[in-house]
Amino acid sequence: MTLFDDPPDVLPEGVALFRQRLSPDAQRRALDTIAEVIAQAPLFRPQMPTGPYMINTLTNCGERGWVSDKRGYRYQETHPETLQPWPAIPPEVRECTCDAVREAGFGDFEPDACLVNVYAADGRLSLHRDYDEADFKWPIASLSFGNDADFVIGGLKRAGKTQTVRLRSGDVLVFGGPSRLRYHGVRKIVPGTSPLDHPILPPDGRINLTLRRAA
Ligand code: MD3
Ligand code: FE
Repeated sequence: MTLFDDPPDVLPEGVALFRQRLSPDAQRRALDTIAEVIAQAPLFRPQMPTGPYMINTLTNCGERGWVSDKRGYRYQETHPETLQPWPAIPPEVRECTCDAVREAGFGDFEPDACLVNVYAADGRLSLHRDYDEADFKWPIASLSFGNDADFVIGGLKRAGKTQTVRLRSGDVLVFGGPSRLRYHGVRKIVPGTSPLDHPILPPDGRINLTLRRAA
């Protein structure tokens, strides 16, 4: 009987959500590889050009990483504090992401940047667009780990209608085509919902990876 299942998510054109794409074992293995990334490239809290610090901490892997400071938002080839090159994107993370991107109909994805966003229990991400990348023909793909997050999808203008989608650990989300420049954000992390425990997950927190083509 399907009567009591969750209703399907109706998503805008260009958005593909692969629920439970990573098994709990695959999630654990992916976080093990991200633990090594964090050991090489420590988490930092970026300052926004307007002054305040971001709520979440982050780091990157890949040829380029996203950073922010008083000079602005940008991608750069080195960590802002250690000044070292970013570690490589772990091959298993890259492969499962590129498989989902292909299945979503966006062809061969060649990411050169992977942002690692670490949300504490009170983490959030205000409504924004990702437009620091050179060519918007490339989609962005995200992998979620830990507690559920209420993810908000808006329109192409900030004031547009929004819809909320609950992202769960193991979900893979692909954003491209006509949705690539939609506003989006994370309204809240839902306590007590993580199916997995891992040393790099903050208590009642969440980790999100976004793979991008920056240059
Ligand atoms: C829609 N991260 O890092 S992932 C970000 O859950 C970011 O941490 C959120 O937004 C998170 O910039 C959302 C899903 C996502 C990522 C990139 C997008 C959605 C997107 C780019 C364009 C439109
Ligand atoms: Fe974003």
